[in-house]
Amino acid sequence: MNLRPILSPNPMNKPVKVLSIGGSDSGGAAGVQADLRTWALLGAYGMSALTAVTSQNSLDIHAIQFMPAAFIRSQIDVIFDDYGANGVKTGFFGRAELVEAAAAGLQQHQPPNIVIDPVLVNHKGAAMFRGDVLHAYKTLLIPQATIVTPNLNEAALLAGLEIKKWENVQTAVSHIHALGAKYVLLKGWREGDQMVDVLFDGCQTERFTTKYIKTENLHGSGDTMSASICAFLAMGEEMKTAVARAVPFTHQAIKNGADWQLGKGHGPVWASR
Ligand code: PXL
Repeated sequence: MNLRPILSPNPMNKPVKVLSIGGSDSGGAAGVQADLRTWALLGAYGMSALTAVTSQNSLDIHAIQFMPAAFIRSQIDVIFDDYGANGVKTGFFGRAELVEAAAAGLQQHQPPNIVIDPVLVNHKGAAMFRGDVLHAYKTLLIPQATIVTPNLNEAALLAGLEIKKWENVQTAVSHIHALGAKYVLLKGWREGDQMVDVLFDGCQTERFTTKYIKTENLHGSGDTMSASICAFLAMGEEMKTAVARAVPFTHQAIKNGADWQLGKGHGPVWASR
């Protein structure tokens, strides 16, 4: 295996710096654990501002301890006051005041690449947020996004419509784009044995197609996709190239873990190079 960082445009071959604002998954599959694993693999220097600590395994989330909003803001501020970041990814918040704290931090520090993974529905289709969170996402976070990366269920919630046909996909991405994100990536539209991830820039729709993999082991797939996009953008890639690299990277991660039985429930994806 080639262990060199994939790409590093920084002087003196220093790694790019990326920050994950999201939750800890004690089971190690998703959240900040997946982001840091992805970034280490891609040769980026990963940092984290924890929004919550979840007590979960492959079967269920048992308990969540939310961080105080001011403490999230403190983690963000100290990182920017010292390291700075070439890219930021946001993940799980669960509470509106935590979205507000992160949005205010991003507004102040203005990092160059902001990837918003709107963690609203998990890989099993279960809701992961309280009602007022959706409003905070739409008004405070998505308007700052370089790219927002909803799955099908999250896109339906953000756009306020059902997504059953291809026309609905197109309407949904334009509704979400209108919230203020530069790009929208709607993940996981299925066409027969193909999975299509749809990138929309406000004008054009670009389709990224991979073969559908039949597996229950998808925990962390969304994090892996958005974290890899964040790293590629932070390294200086154009959006289309970043997505064109992140899609097969995530596909391979799903393939790697597809037959694993680490726990009794939904297993993780496993990124590799
Ligand atoms: O994969 C979305 C996600 C993000 N962050 C945390 C999670 C999950 C899904 O379970 O637990 C902390």
